[in-house]
Amino acid sequence: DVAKASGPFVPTKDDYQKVYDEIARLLVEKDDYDDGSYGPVLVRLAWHASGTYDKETGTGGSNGATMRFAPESEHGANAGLKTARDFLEPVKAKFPWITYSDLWTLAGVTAIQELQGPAIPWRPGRQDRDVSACTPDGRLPDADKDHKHIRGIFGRMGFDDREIVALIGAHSLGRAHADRSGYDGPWDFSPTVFTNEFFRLLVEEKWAWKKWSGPDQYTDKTTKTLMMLPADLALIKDKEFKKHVDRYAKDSEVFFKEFSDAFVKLLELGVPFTTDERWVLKATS
Ligand code: DDH
Repeated sequence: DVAKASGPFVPTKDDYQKVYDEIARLLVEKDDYDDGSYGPVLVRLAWHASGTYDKETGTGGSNGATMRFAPESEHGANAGLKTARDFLEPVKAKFPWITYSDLWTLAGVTAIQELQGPAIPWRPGRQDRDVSACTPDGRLPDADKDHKHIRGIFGRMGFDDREIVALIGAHSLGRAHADRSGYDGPWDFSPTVFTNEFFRLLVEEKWAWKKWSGPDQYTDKTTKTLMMLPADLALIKDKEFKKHVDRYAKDSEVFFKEFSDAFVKLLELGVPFTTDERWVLKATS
């Protein structure tokens, strides 16, 4: 069919599944990083690409992938995310038809699913934009702040208390790096498996200030190997947040469901989609 072959390439669900599979393959192949997976830093890339959304002006969000450019790439909150962007370059080279904004969000979805998290329905349609669409610094949350700051930042994106707490449960994955944020250490004992452990440890462990020369952070009294940010502890200091922490600590299924819903919403903030259909791409195991 010559006419069809010469027309514009319209990727199907199968084509996006191929991209998913390639990211999943690279996650296994490149296991010599951090705790054995690039997955957590891919999740953080998807979050920081999306979490710049401002509902009043409609600016920011995952549409555009403007973190490719300075000044956004140089914002303090994005320190270390070049690692994630570089990890995805070979995928972009192999599937040049996918936009960076679809690729980064799809990579976050892939990482969560491959690290045994919930299914995350995803849809394509984001367009890359140029440097003029970069967002101003200060739209992402600060780790040394309290419940008011957290509500302010996430309220600007349109999230309520329940969604905020669910989203921060992503701290079940990965770690802080002294050379990126200044903070140091993982939140739980399985940083490459998506679980509700972040919430269970928040309520069951005792947390004390870590004695060190770095920024103020908490450490668990039992092993002194884990960490919590001041902004994490805000989730149990605030009564309304704590209700949801308790629910998620008790019931992993409820957490998985509510996290998935909130993460889908996060990745779609401000995106002018032309299709309603979302796909759950198949996990490899
Ligand atoms: Fe986070 N996060 N995050 N976070 N985050 C860090 C790492 C990771 C805050 C601060 C930090 C979310 C919310 C908040 C992930 C996902 C998500 C680090 C350490 C800091 C600091 C960075 C480094 O040194 O490498 C603060 C503050 C908040 C807040 O909301 C108040 C949300 C909503 C998500 C999400 O994905 C939905 C992940 C994953 C990591 C681990 C990255 C890695 O390299 O490992």
